[in-house]
Amino acid sequence: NLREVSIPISGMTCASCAANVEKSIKKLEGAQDVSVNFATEKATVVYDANATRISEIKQAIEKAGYKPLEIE
Ligand code: 9UX
Repeated sequence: NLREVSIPISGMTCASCAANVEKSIKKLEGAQDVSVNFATEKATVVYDANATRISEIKQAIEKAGYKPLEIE
């Protein structure tokens, strides 16, 4: 059960920040494809809904030191 979500993030001030977020999300069990775009300030994540959930993805973003925003 793969789903894709795009989560806006605030607090990324250089391109390496995006790499930090990416690394943190990729550690999640159910993360299949993760790409964080510094320019658009969004994380696009393909995840297995049986293994993880949006709240966990948001926690991974926070753990890396950034702020996930509400999905529009
Ligand atoms: Mo760049 Mo981001 O020097 O936490 S990695 S600001």
